[in-house]
Amino acid sequence: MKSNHLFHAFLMVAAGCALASCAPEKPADTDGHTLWLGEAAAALPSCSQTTLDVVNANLGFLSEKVSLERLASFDESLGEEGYRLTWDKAGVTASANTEQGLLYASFDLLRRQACCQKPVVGETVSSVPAFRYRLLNHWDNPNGTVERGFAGKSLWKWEEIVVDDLAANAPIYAEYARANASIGINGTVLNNVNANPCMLTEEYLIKVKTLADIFRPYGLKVYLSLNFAAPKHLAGLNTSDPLDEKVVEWWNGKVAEIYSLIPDFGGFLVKANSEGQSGPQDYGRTHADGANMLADALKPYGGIVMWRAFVYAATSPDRARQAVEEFKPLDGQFRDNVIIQIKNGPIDFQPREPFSPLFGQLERTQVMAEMQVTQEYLGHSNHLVYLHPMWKECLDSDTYQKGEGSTVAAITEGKVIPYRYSAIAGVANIGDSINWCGHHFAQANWYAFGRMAWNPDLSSEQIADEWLKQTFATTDKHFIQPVKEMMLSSRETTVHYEMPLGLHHVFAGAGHYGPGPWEGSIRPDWSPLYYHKAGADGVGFDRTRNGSAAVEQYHEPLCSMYNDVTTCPEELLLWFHHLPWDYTMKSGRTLWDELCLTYQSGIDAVRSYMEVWNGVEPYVDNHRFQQVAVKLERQAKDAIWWRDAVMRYFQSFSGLDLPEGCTPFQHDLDYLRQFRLRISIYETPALDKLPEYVLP
Ligand code: GCV
Repeated sequence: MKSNHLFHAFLMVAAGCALASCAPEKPADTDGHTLWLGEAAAALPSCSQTTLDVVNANLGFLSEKVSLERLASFDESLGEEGYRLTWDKAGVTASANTEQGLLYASFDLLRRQACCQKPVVGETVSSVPAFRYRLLNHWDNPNGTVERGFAGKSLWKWEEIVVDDLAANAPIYAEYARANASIGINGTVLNNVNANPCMLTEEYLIKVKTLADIFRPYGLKVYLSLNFAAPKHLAGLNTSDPLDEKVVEWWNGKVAEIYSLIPDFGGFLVKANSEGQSGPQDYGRTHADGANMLADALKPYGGIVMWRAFVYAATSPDRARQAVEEFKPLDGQFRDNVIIQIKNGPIDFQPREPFSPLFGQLERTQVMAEMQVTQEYLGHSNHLVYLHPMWKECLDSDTYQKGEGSTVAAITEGKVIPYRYSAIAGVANIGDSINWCGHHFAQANWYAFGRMAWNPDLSSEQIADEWLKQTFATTDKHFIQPVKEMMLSSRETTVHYEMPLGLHHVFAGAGHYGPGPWEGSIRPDWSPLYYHKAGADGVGFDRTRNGSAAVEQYHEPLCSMYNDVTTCPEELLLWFHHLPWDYTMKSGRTLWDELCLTYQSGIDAVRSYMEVWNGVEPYVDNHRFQQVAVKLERQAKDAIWWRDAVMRYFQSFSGLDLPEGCTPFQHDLDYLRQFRLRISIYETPALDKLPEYVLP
């Protein structure tokens, strides 16, 4: 059986590496379950295997001869997880300090083979991860729902996680771990940050241990989100005050229990005093008091606390300012095994935000970035959006905290202020859907997050290139080039058709899919009206020194640059400025015209993606081709829907018409307002439940 797989894999690679110029043979249908690993995904060792077994299974798929070398004396330059590859006439030698290093080396070799990278005899390559903790955050609930999950139900079937030989009975868990290992992810937070206290009960901890045992050979550690009020919920205490002795004792006992089951447990992720979650402020204590209590309990075992900075009160005139206001006064008060986990932008995973100013404001506190892999605000699993350019934009942003070069990447890697721990997190887009992520191209975002966490210097292009070659088992430039270009432009396209020029949070309802610029909400800061502030006088949120003064949370030269309307980058214009409809843009057009035409460019771009995809049909199996084609058509319709809704609504203030170059509105405001998209935070809308649009 195994040799069959091997032979097949070899043929696939050989076929893929031949530079086809004539029409390719139509690939066989696939459901996409094997991800970027292709046939090598079949190499799952059965349960209770070691890391070396996984490595050897990988080597079985390589056509070159590989020698493994576990270094006798610790090589500091490679650390715990790095590796070195050296090619000579006999083959390649993979060297590392640890088995985990060899694991990553073996996946590197698989990647090179699938991408047809020719080894050079005499060449040596070393690779070391930039971040020590590279984590997925699952927002999965014990009842099987996934908050902002658009790929089916949770992967974790808690009711089934009881048997010892689970890996054999449910290989999906090992497949998941293997996929993560292949891209260097070394930790997973299993449950939602809106945490159900039951996750800390003995019943669930035993299940968590079962998963941890399956994941271990793949170098993947488990972490849990916790509910800060757990002592009240689970132990019947009358408080969860972090300075209360009984509460401290309860957490110490709970942590000891966890480590007795899972000796390499990673630690806790905490959402406290945010969106209704309990936290130390319920007892008049600070975030530092809460985080430190947990950090002290974890410290003897080497665990960490990731304490989220996503906090905002309903009453604030500007939600974008709040994380800095809450956390800056606490700088220096956190234990050294606490990391403040900060979303890339100051609001909430919008298609474009400036970087969160908190990254540059803490001098004596470790910080990490939280990116969203799941497409909560970018078309769920209906839209093709490659997210790496968005994350890289944040990581490459210069905060100027210690002068030029203090990028978000450099800060979180610990290069600006030396940290003990460096980390990065991505909110997972994985569910029990057969292709894991709902949209075949959403797999690229899982892949890209892992590759970026290992090496934030990799370009979006390189990652897309690797992913395409592996996932579609071809290196044919007639496929790779156009599809890669489509991927690379897709994030900017989405910004254009959803919220261009710095607009943000213009979503209908709590489902965060379609447009609803007219909507109010029970909380002002959950309503589009709060964010776009459109009126007869213009549009945009004034965050200048004359407005909410959020610009002042950025170091110079950014503060002045954002503050001045003539130097503020136009892609962030309405994030920082409220401007009249006839404001003159750099192009010489009015703001109104520029908005309309930018929306139009988004519409046109998705329309062109449909053509790109049709053009590569011979290179893609029918199954994946059709599924992507259907979704691209919906994406193109959604792009027009966004433009119609937002610009029709703005038109009620501006009184202006669409300029030349725009396709006409298809629906009026009455229809669009009546169309109600009632979806919950757990679902993506069915394609046929969305408004009717005719493609131009
Ligand atoms: C897990 C946003 C999302 C919520 C999410 C929250 C968070 O508000 O809409 O679903 O809750 O962010 O990151 O905590």
